[in-house]
Amino acid sequence: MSKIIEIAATVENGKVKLIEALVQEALDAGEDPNLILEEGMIAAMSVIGAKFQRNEVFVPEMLVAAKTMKKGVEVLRPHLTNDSLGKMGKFIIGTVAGDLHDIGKNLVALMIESAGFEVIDLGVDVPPSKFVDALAENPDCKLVGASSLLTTTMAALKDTVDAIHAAGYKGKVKILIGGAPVTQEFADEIGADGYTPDAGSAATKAVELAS
Ligand code: B1M
Repeated sequence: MSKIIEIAATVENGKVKLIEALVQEALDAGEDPNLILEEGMIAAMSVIGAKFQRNEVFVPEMLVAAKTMKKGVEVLRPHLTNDSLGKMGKFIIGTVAGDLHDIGKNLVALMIESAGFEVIDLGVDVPPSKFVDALAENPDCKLVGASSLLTTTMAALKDTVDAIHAAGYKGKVKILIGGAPVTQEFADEIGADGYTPDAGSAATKAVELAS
């Protein structure tokens, strides 16, 4: 079995204790860190999501798969980032109110950090007021990212954009949104400045919005 297939199976089956050594072995064997991430771990989370939808796995299995992926990403982290930290400015990011999903948001944060931004991560279940407070505390920050994984929390993306605009940052701070149910159309509808479907393109878009 290839190392990447083994990593996907390990995430899918939530074998938390095995993942770190396995990712390290794959790196030592010369596997591309981006392939380990995309074809190993992200692919495994999609399989888990599909199984959840078919009632073949439940929340505990999703949780343990998420925990396994997080541990694996920590081993990959130094291989995905570079040392130009902060030269592009600050980037405030969070998962919106009511939403606890953070794997995608963390990957976006990691890629944006590797593009040279200093990332201020507000975590999950972040109310609009907390995004606004973070901007007030970081007046030099010109970019905010908000993530939503549930159709039910997409409205919180709109509330976040509205609150940032109402606080006087419209045109001064750019807002990037994303997450599985989000689309470019939705971003346009709520007045966000950018949308991207994945972490890699989020980093490219952040650089574009910052220039
Ligand atoms: Co949840 N969950 N979950 N879950 N979960 C989904 C999202 C779901 C699609 C599963 C399914 O039914 N197939 C479904 C949502 C359905 C819907 O709304 N349409 C769902 C549900 C229903 C729920 C609960 C309601 C289940 C319940 O309790 N009955 C509940 C809600 C809790 C809450 O948030 N209030 C819930 C709970 C959980 C866990 C806590 C168990 C766990 C999360 C653990 C964690 O994150 N720490 C979990 C998980 C793991 C998933 C799935 C299986 C995997 C999510 C994931 O990490 N994907 C997910 C199914 C799926 O996605 N296929 C599912 C991998 C990750 C790399 O991808 O997050 O999409 P993603 O991020 C991508 C892009 O979207 C994009 O880039 C990322 C990297 O490429 N992106 C951005 C993300 N944010 C961005 C921001 C940007 C730009 C791009 O700019 C700022």
